Amino acid sequence: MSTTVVQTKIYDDQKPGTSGLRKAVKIFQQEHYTENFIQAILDALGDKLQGCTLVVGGDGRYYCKDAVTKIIKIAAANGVGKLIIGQNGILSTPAVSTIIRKYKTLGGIVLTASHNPGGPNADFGIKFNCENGGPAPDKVTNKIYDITKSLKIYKIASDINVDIEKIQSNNINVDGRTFVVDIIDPVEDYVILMKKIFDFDCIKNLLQGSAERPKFQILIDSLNGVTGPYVKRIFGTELGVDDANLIHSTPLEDFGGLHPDPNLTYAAELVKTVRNGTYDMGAAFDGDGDRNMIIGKKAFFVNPSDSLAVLARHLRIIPYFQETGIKGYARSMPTGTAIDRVAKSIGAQCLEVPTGWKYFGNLMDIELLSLCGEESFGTGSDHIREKDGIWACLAWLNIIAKLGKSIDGILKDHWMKYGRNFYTRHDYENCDASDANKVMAEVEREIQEESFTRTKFSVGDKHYIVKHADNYSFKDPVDGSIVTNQGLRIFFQDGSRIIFRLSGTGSSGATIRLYVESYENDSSTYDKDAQEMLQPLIKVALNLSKLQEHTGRNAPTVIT
Ligand code: VG1
Ligand code: CO
Repeated sequence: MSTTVVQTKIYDDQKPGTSGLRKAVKIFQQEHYTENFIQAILDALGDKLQGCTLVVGGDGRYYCKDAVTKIIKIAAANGVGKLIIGQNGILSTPAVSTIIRKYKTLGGIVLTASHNPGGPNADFGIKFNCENGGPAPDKVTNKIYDITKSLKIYKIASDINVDIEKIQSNNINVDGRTFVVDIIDPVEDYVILMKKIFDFDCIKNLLQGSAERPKFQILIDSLNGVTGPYVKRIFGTELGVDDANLIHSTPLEDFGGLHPDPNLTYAAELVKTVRNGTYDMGAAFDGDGDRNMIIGKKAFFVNPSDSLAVLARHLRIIPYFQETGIKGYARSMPTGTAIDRVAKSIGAQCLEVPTGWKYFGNLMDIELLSLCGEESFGTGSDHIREKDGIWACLAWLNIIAKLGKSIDGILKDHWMKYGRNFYTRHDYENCDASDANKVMAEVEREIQEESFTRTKFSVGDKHYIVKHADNYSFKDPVDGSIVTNQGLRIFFQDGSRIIFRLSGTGSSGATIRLYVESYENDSSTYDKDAQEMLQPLIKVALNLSKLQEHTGRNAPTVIT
């Protein structure tokens, strides 16, 4: 095989967002577009590129296979030594992280637009993960972006054809060098890791039931995303759950038309079925398998921020943490602060980072944290450097099995001990970008007024006095890097918060996220609906930002 050098043209829109480069498939299909970005990733590896090993895989969505083929050819031409690729190009995001760490590769390329819909008229994405297994930090993604802006050529070995359906090792001669492509079982390494972390026997007993105790019934919805094969192997083969309880578990290029986002809106079928009371637990995962939603009997919703707090409290039940101890916790800034209360009560540290998993990695690498999460249905630990949907589901099951309580029972106990943080996120998706900027500018202008602190907002008989407000920025304690503009925050004297942020994962227009949180320790409120409890604060946020006026929207598109 020989390599050729292709003169390319520059695209100036390849700036990675919160989690890689995400765009419509049609954009990636433009001439040289995908090739350019792959070449830029490889160029950014600098001296380490020659002879290195990289992992490649994705969530199976439309265009994944085309992208894998291109990566093989471009990696070969650029002197990469070896690629480890999931069979059929399938690897969940947590599996990529697992494999990078296990085989100590230089990094990996993840092909996914996560929870965005898939298909020829939907979205695709490419993300680079570094040698710690985590998403590339800003300094790396900025470097990749800089390279794309002046890229003149890419190198490609166009004649290479590897059968990615067949598990085998391929040795290919490229310009006199050996280039290796290993096609591997996408599930194996991940399953081995999960079995090391959790008490599978205990979970199996729970799920199988016994003479004294009926089966704990679960229903798992993979939303036709990448987790299907992982779920079948772990919950089916290893834990003996009936196939009928594992739904939508074949990865499809268009997710069968589903929106693979595990929340009450998009996992509607799961919620509807679990609501009938037959199941003790329901779980859903997103397209690339890093997000999770957990619901209890009759579809009792576990808010992700509460889920994180409950896991934090009971973490020592899980064998892995008995071994490693609890090093600390972390959450993204907009994530509900229920976990902070747990941390305080056990004398552990709870750190705060900007939105996006890339900010947790450095903290894990210096052993500052064991468990972390985001309000956006992301939960994970230092077993890898990505959030991990199946891990979260197994963690819940391990805890349920040991405590012998129902999901709503565990939550209610939690609130009795710590009080309840009511939490919601309202998304205004696909707004006109300039309208969204007006909303942010409006809030920024308000909060920067000197008189803003101590301003009193009243809605009915509820009164909120501003304690302080800012535009969130973060300094990484490890490398000292600073990121600014990470969300506009308003804190009130009673501990409530309102946060405005613009999404960094959309593929068109702008999405405004409004995060609202309040705290109650009056147990008569604990069963109330979060939307009802937070209504006055939401009104404050809408008035202050003039959101409806600027965007013409009178309701959010998604509420979680
Ligand atoms: C969203 C979430 C964020 C998450 C990111 C990637 O980002 O809010 O918490 O880390 O998606 O998740 P944004 O910028 O749109 O708010 V995934 O599962 O889409 O890789
Ligand atoms: Co995801």
